[in-house]
Formats: sequence, C-alpha cells, structure tokens
Amino acid sequence: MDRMLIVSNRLPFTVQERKGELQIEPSVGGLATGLSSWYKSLNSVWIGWPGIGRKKMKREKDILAKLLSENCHPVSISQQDVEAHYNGLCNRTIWPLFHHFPLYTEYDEHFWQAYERVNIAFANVVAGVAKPDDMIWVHDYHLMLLPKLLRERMPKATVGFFLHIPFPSFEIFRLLPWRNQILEGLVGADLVGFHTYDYAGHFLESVHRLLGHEAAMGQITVADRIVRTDAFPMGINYERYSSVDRDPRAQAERKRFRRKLGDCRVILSVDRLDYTKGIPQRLEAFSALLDRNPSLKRRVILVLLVVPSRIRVEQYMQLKKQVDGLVGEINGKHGTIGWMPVWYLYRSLPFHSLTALYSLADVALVTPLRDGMNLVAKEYVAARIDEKGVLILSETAGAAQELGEAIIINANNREEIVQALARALEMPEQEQIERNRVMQKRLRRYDVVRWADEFMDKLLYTKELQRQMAEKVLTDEMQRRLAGDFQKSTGALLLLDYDGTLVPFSPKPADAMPGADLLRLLERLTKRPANEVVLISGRDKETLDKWFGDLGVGLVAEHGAWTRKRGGEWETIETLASEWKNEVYPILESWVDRTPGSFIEEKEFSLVWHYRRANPKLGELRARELINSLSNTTANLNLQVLEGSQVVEVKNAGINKGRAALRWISGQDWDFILAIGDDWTDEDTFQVLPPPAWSIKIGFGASAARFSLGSPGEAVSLLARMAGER
Ligand code: GDG
Repeated sequence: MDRMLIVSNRLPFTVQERKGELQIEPSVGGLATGLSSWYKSLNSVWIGWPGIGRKKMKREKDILAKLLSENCHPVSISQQDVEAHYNGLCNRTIWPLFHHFPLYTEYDEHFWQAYERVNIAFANVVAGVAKPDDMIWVHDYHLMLLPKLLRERMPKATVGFFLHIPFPSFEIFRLLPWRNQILEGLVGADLVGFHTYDYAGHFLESVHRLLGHEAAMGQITVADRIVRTDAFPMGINYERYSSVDRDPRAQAERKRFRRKLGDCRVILSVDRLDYTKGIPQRLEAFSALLDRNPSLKRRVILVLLVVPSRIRVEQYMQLKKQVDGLVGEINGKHGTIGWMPVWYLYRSLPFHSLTALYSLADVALVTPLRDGMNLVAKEYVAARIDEKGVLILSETAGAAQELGEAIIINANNREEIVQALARALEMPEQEQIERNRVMQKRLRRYDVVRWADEFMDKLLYTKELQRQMAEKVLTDEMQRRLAGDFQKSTGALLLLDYDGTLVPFSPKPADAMPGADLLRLLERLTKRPANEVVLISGRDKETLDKWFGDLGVGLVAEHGAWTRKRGGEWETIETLASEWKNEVYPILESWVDRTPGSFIEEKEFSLVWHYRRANPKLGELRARELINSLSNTTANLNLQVLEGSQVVEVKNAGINKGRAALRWISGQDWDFILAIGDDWTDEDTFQVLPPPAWSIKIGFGASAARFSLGSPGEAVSLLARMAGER
C-alpha cells in the first residue's frame, strides 16, 4: 500500500511541560485513540500541532527527534495564532455555527486571518513531507482550507477530507462571512466525507447554491476534476471496549465503584462540558423523574462525568456555573443522608475507569442537542459484554441513524426523556439483550478500522474515476491532430450544439447571446467552401435566425423540429401537430405559480418549463411532480416529456437532434466530421455519427462521445485552433 499522511489539528502525541521539562504523551480523544493502531499498522505519517508553541519546540531538539521517531511531523504555530485559530475561529465561530447555535457565533476578521495562516502553515509542512504517490487524509473543521491549498501546491495529489462535526443546513451555513472560501477549500479534496447522509446533503446544497456546482449521485465537477462526497459513519475500536472483563484494572475499578454505589441502579452520562451536549436538559429531566417517582429515591444514581473543555470561552464558563447549580439543586432537593442522587465528576477519568462505568451502568443517557456522531453511545453498547443495559439516545446525534434499537428521544422534550428513563429502568432483561445484540453486531462489523478502510477505498475509487475521465480528455496533442485533419479535409462537417457548448448557461436564456468574437470565429469556419457548419440547438428558430441568420451556417431549431440548410428556408421534418400546446400550457402555468423564479418558454413545437432561477430543492421536487402529472396528460398525444439541465420539455415524439443531424451526415461524403455537445439531447447526435467522426462532450459525465473537454471556453479555443487562429 502507498504511504498514508494523516493530517489533523492535534498529533496523536501531545508535548507537555512538567516540572520545567518537555515530555510527550499519547493524546486522548476519539480520532487519536481510534486510529492509532490502524495508523501504526500502515506505512503512515501523522502531521499536526504538538500542543506547545514554536519557541519552546525550538529549544528542545530531542522532543522533535522523539516525535519524528513516532512518524509524527509537528506543525509549528505561534501562540497568538493558536489562540485566534483554535480558541477563535474554530471554537467561537465554526463550532457553534455548525452545531446550529448561531447566537453563540462570533464573526471576527482577525480570527479568520489566523485560520488562513494556520491552514497555510499546515499546507507548507504537508507539501514538504508528501511524495507523489502518498494518500493524504485531512481531518476536521480546523483545516477546511487545507485541501485547496494542497491542490494548488500538488495538483495531482490524492486528498481526502473528513468532517467530524455536523455540516449545517444551508440557511445556517450562509450566515458565515467566509462561506465561499470554506466550500472552495473543501472541494479541493477528491473525496469529502461526513458521518451521515444528511450532512453530506447539506454540504452539497451549499455547494450548489453558493458555488453553482450541481451534484449528481454525490458527485460534483469542479473545473476539470470530479469530487465525490459520501457518508462514512465513524466506528469505534470495538475490541478495546468489549474487553473490559479481560482487563484486571477495569475489573478492580468496577468493584470499587459498585461498593460505593451500593445496590443503586446507575444512569450514566459522559461528555465534554459543551453546550451542544444538552447536559442541563438531562439534569432537569432526571430531577423531574425523581419528582414524579418517589419510589426511585435511594434506588437510583446519576453518574455525571463531565470532562473540562474550552474553559476560557464565555459560554463554557456560564455552562459550568449552570451545571454546578443544577447538580447542587437536585442533590439538595432530593438527596438524603447516605444518598446523593447525582454523582458529579468534573474531570477526565483514565480509560479503565471509564470502561468500568460503562460496564456497570444500567442506563446510558446520551442526549446531545446536536452531535456529529457521538462515540460515547457506541462505546457504552460495546462495553456491555453481558448484553444488558439500555441506551437512551437523542435523534440529533449522528449515531442515532445507526443505533435505531436504542430509545430515541428529542433532547429538547423533557417529558420524553423522563418517560424514556422510566421505561429504561423498567425494561425487561430479554428486551435489553435483544436490542443490544443487534447494535453490537453492527458496531463490531463496522468498527473504526473498517470506517478508515472504506474511506480509503472510496478515495482510491474516486482517483480511478478521475483517471478514466482523464483518458477521455482531448489532450493538446489530439487537438493538434484534430485541427490538422480538419485543415487537410476536402469536405468537413461541424455539428455544434450552442447552449452549454459554445457559451455557458445563463439564468435567462435570452442573455446567452453570442458575442462578436464567437460570431467572427463561426464565420471564419464557414469561409472555406469545403466546410459546412451546423448549429444544432433546442432553441426556437426565431432566436437562431436573429443571432446566426446572416452567417453561412446550417441551423437546427427545437431539437430537430425545424431545419434550415445554408442559404435555404426553414423546413419541418414532417408535419407536426402543435394543438396539444393549448392543453399543456395551463398545466405549466400552474407550476410557474407554485414555483417562484420558474418560467415557461414557448417554441413552435415544444413547451419548456425552466427552473434554473428557482430554489434548487423546490425546483427538483416540482420537476418530479410535473413529469408525473404530464405523463397522464400526454399519454395519448404522441408527445415526449424530457428532463434537461433544470428544464422539463414537452415536445412531439420522434424529434431528436440525431435525426436532424442525419440530414447533413447522409447528404455528402465527408472526410471530416466533428460533433460537440454537452447534454443528453446531444447524445442522439453522437449516436448517429459514422465511426471515424470526432465527437466531444463538454463536461465529464457518461457519454457516447469519444472525447471530452471541460468547458465551453475549451470548445471555443479548439474551434479557434481549427480556424488557424492559435
Ligand atoms: C467529535 C464530534 C464525533 C470522554 N470522557 C472521557 C473520555 N472520553 C472519550 C470518549 C469518546 C470521546 O472522548 C468523546 O467523543 P464524542 O464522539 O462523544 O465527542 P467529541 O469529543 O465532541 O468528538 C463527535 C467525534 O468527533 C468523532 O468523529 O463523534 O460528534 O463532536 O471516545 O470515550 N475518555 C477518557 N476519560 C474520560 O473521562 N479516557
């Protein structure tokens, strides 16, 4: 396997100063611990911030040597930049906004500038370490500009990105002043991964609405590169959590806890102190449970493990006060001598103590208001080797999508949490076992290694797709050959689509008028008597006449309903009916009323409903509905309903560009034929071409064309080269 470069804000080792000396210690946290064994089994390098400032690192050369011996490359960052990047943009801007807390979000240009500087510092280190065949895997919201920065430095690099927190809905994401920079940064990757399909969907919607790239099956095309997105729900190191009974330290700890807890039932809550985790709501629900069920007094204890986090950020200080207050209130109100309902631990416990708690808790109460995944829920289920215990999980944690056998609640609904707690404490053992067995099987199968492997497989697959695509790209050398063949030919036919092929799409069809340069180029191509240029379009004949009527070109309007040979008159291929329009027009009108921004284009033999300017999601939904509705109306009218690029078109059956193209193809013995087009209507043209013809699709989707080019601009420069202008 090629070498793997993992890039994350923190290294899996942290440098700490103890008694004036620097030491390295393994970092805690899901990613570092989850991936450490996987990463060691591969030929890998980890790049990240080591936890101390640049000056200190410079002083202690042996620390650097130690990190390098663990294959860790530190990125050195000044203390001010750490402050504004990590404690600023990451924790005061991105974290609250991406977790749907816009009121907690601070927008500060200095934070943003530090974010850019830190991402550049990372890019420089990665570019210095990376070799051409390396796979680079960038993690999380601290480094969202990095994929683009790496792409600029190493255009061919294999870069994956995984976001560990939720990606917010468009309405929230758009609040960010630097939203486009973030999206552009991310689409620098080849593969962008999320915990759930919802987050991937939110991301694609923002990319569509802010950058204009449309997605098909999780794939977007950015310049000449495809970028894939997908959901990869992160797993845990199942073995590690399910081996509590083989760990003597965990066993001893479990006995110690049990002695202290007596025979009370245990409800367990484990989180970093964070406002996204819903800790106050959880405490209030527990208090209400005790209010309503006096029989639970002395019989149940809530073990509340809260790990200190981001202690210098205002909201976290306030939350700490709130939690302290609530715990005091509950213990004061409900506690008795010898029984304290909430056991409050405000610190981090060693791993064996945490697993001991998991293994003895009757209920795990995991109720975040929003959480990318939540590994605690998974770890609890894994640690219950006796298959007992009940998980209560909030629906807004990514983990809820995989752990459907848990009791799923809405974290803002206190009543629901109270009922869930009561139900969990009463749940028959057999039911607990049945639920946990299914979840355990799933968690064992899809563990952290499988998660990482699947991500890597998809990344390689994306690279393979890009390679296949690149094979079809009309290279500079092939373009030279094509231009040479054209110039030598004694009879050359050019079949050119217009919109999306010679000019980019415009929001309003009328705005896509050809510029003077394009008209001059087309004229030059028609000058040689041996050449025949035909514009094959879906547009109406009046527009084509107005724009191209004076050039010596052939014209095809309305996808082939009308044709006009050079210097000739417009002809229809056959007698076509158009009375059906009276029936269909009012239907489309009602869709215009229901879809703001959409409009109807009327052509002689077709009607088109455009939704390019409507809200994209609404447009797609309405297009589906329209197609369904039209299929009933058009059944007996010999019509076809076609879906194009943000249009739905109704036209007479049997008309297509291929049929129209044949009128020219079969009219003469050509020794050079070239067809260029960008969408499915042009596929009919590609399909009727004789084998030696050149065919080029603009864009990189599947096509019958032999070659592809990235954009209308590239098609025009090819034509300019053929005309001898380059
Ligand atoms: C982010 C996303 C996503 C907790 N207390 C102790 C302790 N822990 C460990 C747990 C778990 C980890 O910390 C916490 O992971 P979470 O997933 O619950 O939450 P975040 O830290 O917010 O992580 C989250 C995750 O990234 C992965 O993608 O799931 O949504 O926010 O592993 O066991 N470990 C020890 N002592 C403690 O006291 N040793």
